Amino acid sequence: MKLYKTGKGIVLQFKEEYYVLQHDWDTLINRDNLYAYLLEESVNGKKITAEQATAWHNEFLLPPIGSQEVWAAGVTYLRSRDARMEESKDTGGADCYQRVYEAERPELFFKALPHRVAGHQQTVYIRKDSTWNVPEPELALYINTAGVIQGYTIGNDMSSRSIEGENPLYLPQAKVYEKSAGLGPCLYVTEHPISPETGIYMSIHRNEEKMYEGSTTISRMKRLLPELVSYLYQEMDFATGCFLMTGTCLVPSTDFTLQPNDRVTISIDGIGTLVNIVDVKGGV
Ligand code: DO4
Ligand code: MG
Repeated sequence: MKLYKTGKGIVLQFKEEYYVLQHDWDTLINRDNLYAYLLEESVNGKKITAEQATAWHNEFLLPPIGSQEVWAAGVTYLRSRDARMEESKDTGGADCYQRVYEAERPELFFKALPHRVAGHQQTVYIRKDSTWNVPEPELALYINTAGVIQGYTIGNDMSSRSIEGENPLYLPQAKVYEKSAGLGPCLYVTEHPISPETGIYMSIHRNEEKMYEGSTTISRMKRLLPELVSYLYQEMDFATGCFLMTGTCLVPSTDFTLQPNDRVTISIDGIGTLVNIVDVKGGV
């Protein structure tokens, strides 16, 4: 089932039915056994029509986040390791990506606070001091306070490859800036863990011309999702849970960089589609 956070309230979609839930977002998603709770809510909840749900979705949709921090894992796919080694080969940083890909400890980095997160159909930024920019389509987890994966959403880990490639110590600047994270369109809550065969798809359009298209499945990830969660939660508490992007496997060729007005479309089986429009802070 899917939870949409909207400016009018929370919409629960279960099969083809829609319900409005009168809850605080953070309290709702952080409760134990969210799937079972939502099943009950779908019996007792106030039904709305598909037309009304679509209208709210089109006009009032928000990213599916409350007060949570957003974290990200890196170099979890071979393709990501290869791309980082390529971009840093002239500056001497390549070796650290090889080592982290093979190490027991994963790469985890802080990505965003909620106010820097863009939702579906919202704008993400590229940095003005960066010459090489890409979106990174990633399965994102919502993990509750107890460390349980409660749901999934789509993440866009916007990244500067020129800054990251110059020096690995510049990673926070390559990754963390205004509107550098996309999340949405919903929180997908499942009874069982998401299937490894789940597909991730990304396309990038410029003036309706397709500039990039690619797809993969999460089975290609080198790490297990609970492994990433256990490292993240080892020495940190999250009062309302947190979001964790799990790394990218889709990287456009080295001659591609994003431009303002590009449209990034990321879909993940079962979850839906997240569209972000690219801009720069303060406009062009
Ligand atoms: O090591 C740099 C970042 C890696 C990353 O964001 C990814 O693999 O998705
Ligand atoms: Mg990433």
